[in-house]
Amino acid sequence: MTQQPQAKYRKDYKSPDFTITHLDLAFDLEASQTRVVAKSRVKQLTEGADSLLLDGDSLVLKRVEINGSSWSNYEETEEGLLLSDLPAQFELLIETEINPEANSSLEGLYLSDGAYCTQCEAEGFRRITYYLDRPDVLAKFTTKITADKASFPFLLSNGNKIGEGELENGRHWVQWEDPYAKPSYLFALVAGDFDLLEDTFTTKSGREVALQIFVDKGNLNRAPHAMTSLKNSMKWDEERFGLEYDLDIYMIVAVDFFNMGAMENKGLNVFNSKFVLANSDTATDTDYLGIEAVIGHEYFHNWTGNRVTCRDWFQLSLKEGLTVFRDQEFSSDLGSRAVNRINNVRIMRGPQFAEDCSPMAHPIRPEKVIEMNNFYTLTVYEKGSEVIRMMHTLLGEANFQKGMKLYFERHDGTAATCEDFVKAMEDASGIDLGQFRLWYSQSGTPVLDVTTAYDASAKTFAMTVKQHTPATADQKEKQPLLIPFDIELYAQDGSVIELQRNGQKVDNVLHVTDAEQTFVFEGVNEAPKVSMLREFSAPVKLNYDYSDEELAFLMVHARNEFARWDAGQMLLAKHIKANVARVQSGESVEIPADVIDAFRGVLLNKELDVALIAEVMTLPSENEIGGWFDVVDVDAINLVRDAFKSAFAKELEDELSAVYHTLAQDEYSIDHAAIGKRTLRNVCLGYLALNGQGDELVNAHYAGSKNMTDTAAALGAANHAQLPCRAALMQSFSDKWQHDGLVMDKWFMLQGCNPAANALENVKAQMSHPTFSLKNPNRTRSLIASFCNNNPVHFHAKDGSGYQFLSDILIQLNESNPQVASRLIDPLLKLKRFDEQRQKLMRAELERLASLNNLAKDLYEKINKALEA
Ligand code: 7MK
Ligand code: ZN
Repeated sequence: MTQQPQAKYRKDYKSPDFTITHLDLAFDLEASQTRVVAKSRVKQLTEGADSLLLDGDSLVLKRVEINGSSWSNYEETEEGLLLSDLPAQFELLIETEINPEANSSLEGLYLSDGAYCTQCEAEGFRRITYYLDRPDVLAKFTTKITADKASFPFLLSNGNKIGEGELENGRHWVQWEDPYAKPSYLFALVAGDFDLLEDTFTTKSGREVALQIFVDKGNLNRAPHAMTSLKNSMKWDEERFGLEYDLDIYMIVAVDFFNMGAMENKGLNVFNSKFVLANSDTATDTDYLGIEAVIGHEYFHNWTGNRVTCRDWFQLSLKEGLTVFRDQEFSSDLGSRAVNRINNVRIMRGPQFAEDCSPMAHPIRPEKVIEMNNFYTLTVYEKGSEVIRMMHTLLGEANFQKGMKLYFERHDGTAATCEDFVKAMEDASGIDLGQFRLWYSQSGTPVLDVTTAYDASAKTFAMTVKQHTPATADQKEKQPLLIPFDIELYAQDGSVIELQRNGQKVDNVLHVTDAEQTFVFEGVNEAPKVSMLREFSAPVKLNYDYSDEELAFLMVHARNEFARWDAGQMLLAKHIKANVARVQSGESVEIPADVIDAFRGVLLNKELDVALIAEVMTLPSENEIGGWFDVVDVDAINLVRDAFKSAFAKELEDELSAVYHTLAQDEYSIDHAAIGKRTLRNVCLGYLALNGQGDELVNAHYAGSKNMTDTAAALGAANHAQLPCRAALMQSFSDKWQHDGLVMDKWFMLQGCNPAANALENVKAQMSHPTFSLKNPNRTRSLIASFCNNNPVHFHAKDGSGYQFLSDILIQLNESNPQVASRLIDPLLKLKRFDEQRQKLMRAELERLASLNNLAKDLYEKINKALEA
């Protein structure tokens, strides 16, 4: 590294001295020498300014002209191109040469299996040409693409096609025009040969929009679900948010090499093929639902992200938190609201809470950034969505929609801030969000400690709520937040006790605002059972000393499905925690019969949605359990969790078996009822695999499977239970699918999570599998990241072999793809959560990485924080 990477601070935001209003791009595509001619219309914003620094990275400069004449008043610097002696308004021409073939970082313009594609968010456009690569510079783009016609019949960019033609030497060109001004991060270019699925959508105002999905040749039969999801998204955004699509064409391209899930480039989304391609032979139900969510997410960005974009990258949650909230609502309106909420809450309580107590802790609107790619985090996205959801809870749907309307009235076509959004919500609803704003600037997970007291003579029930937020790596002092705290009281017969304070009927959502507060409810005729933090009404940890009997009661009587599930989780948490302590002091695992019985009751309840039963019967992950302790004991946690699984399997064998057999389906369909049945049946399979007949049952499940959901469930059960059939089933799957990386990702993932003693040796061996490649981020994640994140016993092996394995891989990825490296390193940053011996080993690997002389900014920022802490 030539110099230490520099941090940028939110407080230092300054609008640019010049802006660019129009950009005409021309690409001459060649694998190793692509020419880019960029003509910009530049306008001075700050009077007297006469120099301009354009961002640039890995570019070869060929030509600079201003107003049609060659210009020599420039300097190439570390960060880009510094132009000087500039007039107030001018036309700038810059010609650069880039090398897509050598671009393994998958940022900027690169080749994915022979097709050109781009990824520009956050700061990838500077790898294409010198530019004001910041989201508050909005320009109207035209893009002309020239390439060999036989290899690249499709030449795509943002907006509408405005011209095309043939050239000599077998080349052709196409020109595109995007009528909406946009920041550079929303630019996209794709060139390749694809199969094309086409459809149309008629908007509520009667305009017909052409819909096109481009997939690798031969994959057309895996594109229909993405198309259905797109049409559902367009319709839902009209119905729920009143938002209509604004161009005549919407294109989606699926590529195999992609660092993230997908990208919302205006009119031309680029997707990781994982979030487009699905049919029942190749994709699981989870894949189908993931596609629906991501297609929705990128589509919803057209308004929340593109029409209104971000002023600077510190405001990322403005578009991401809001768009995640929108995609969660979309999935909840189309499917099961409870199941969606449960899965989102699992992400919050597991990985997001873990991020909050890691060296990377940050508020949803970060204050300080070295590498922006490091801030596409669970905190910005998922907690960001929870913050929007809390506003929705506080305002209600009608006021929230008024706020959205006002937000678009004020900010359409501009680059806005998180403050602009909150202000619109506040102004539209008349509700004071003063204290609420702290959620944007304060990091960490607040903790609520609740105690209650029932006064039989006064017939009052008092709830005392204390809140505190533990210090985080980035921020020591914390203040009380406004926490919407949704509760309900029940009488012993299960009836709801109306909430009444100071003689008034009150809402279920209490406003917790102080460090300590007591809420007294009147007219409570018996000691009530309390359901708290219903719907996870705020992203906080809740401590309340529930008895088993109270939790078992809530599992049956709570009025909403989420609260029932949550009561089950609390019951499990209580006993898992207690047993981890028992195991640590040399005692055996003990699970009271009343705990098992509570779950038996759920399993046998004919009234409940089967999809909800499946969630109730699913234990919290090892990672989530780890989050409950100051020092994570991976071995004890693994032992206790397995003991719970085995106990459920044994004690509930008859019930599980009955449910398993009644839920068999003859036909495959992807409607939610069918998904629910498969999910519960496969949860049962996972337990039954642990019993005496497990091998036979799983073998038969695999053999009889007619879809990937059941096939993957059989493999997963065989893997987890280490059944005798495991090896043969894994071999059979690999023989069948080794030509298909996306399908093999499921197999690699199981290799990563293999509980066998030789898991690490086996993972290393699978890196030579013909389908594996470290160059492909999906393969890397499925094998390597699954080992490091979801196989804690082996990743955290006491001899440090897991840590060393990860850092060996990071050394390679640091050069080829720093962004993927930087996501992969996360488990190593959490060293402080482990015992001293492990900490020492993890620290040694971090130090080894820190000493690399070509350490990328991405890893530099994270490693530095981890070693500083
Ligand atoms: C989701 C940015 C893109 C992490 C999660 C996504 C990214 C990173 C998809 C890439 C997105 N704007 O739409 O948010
Ligand atoms: Zn997004």
